Amino acid sequence: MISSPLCELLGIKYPVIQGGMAWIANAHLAASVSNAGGLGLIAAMNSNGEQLREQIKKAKEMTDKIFGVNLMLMSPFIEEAVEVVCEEGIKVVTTGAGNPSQYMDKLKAAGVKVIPVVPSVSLAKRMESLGATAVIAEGGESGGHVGETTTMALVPQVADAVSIPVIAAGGIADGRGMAAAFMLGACGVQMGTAFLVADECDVHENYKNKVLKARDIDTVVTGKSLGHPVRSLKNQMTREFVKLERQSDSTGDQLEAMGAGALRRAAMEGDVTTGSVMCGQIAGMIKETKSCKQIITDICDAAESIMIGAGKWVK
Ligand code: TUI
Repeated sequence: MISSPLCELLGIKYPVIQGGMAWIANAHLAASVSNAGGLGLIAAMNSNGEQLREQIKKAKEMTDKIFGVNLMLMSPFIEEAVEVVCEEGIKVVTTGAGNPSQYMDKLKAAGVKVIPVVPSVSLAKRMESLGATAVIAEGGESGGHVGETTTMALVPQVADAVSIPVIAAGGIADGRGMAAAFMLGACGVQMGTAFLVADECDVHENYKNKVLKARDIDTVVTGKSLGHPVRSLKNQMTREFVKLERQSDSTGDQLEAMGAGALRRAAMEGDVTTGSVMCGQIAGMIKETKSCKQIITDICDAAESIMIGAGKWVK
């Protein structure tokens, strides 16, 4: 059986963390992943304190296992979200889309384990020095808000630079990816795209179908000119966004207006034409829906066989 220090650290059976996908990672998905033996996460995204508290209470009713909250640092309600996490006795948070330095002391004082998503070695080192429990080194293959460096290049460099556990993310959705993550120095994986099509994921059917039909070359990164590059599936929305980004006279406000609400439109309303269908480059490999339990056990079983068989490469 696949096991690693991350399992003891978090009190989970399998070293698998679910991505904190905005508008998608709700109490139902988080509780289902945690019940399946991984670490489920509720995405705080742009929720206010009371909306987040409601999701946390729901998840507590659906699982007696540990689950966490993903704090999206660009949220206008980030202060409230941090407060609610501490009040509700959440044991672990991941953070994304920014630097969580200013919230570390408060979270740690409340006994929360903080696991920041980092796109670079420098941020990983800074997070370690501020007392992060672990870091998630997320490569640019991921969906949503992305950094520049690939998983293959980022994970070993982060693993060399810090002494805390490193979790790999970006482009991982099967046993080969998980085995590779361990070889690169990670002690666990975070997966978003793989859980998008889980039976227990409440994202709109149209979104799931677009992911299931995606090919390897079907994602694109937009928003670099705004300072928050986002990877999503190519569609009418991304084509218009790219066109506008290329026009020298387009303003940041115009682009922001186009992006605002686009993820909600796709994930909740199923508008996969003018909405933003965020997902990672590994979408091309995802061809069937499964339960969270099946997703986790399939990847761990396959990684186990690959790692046991890896001696065949050594003479
Ligand atoms: O956060 C994510 N993925 C996300 S957040 C999100 S919501 C959103 N929607 C529209 C526009 C923008 C965001 C959708 N997907 N992944 C984790 C992640 N964090 N990837 C990259 C980073 C990151 C980037 C810069 C973390 C820290 C960072 O630090 C910059 C600094 O200030 O040092």
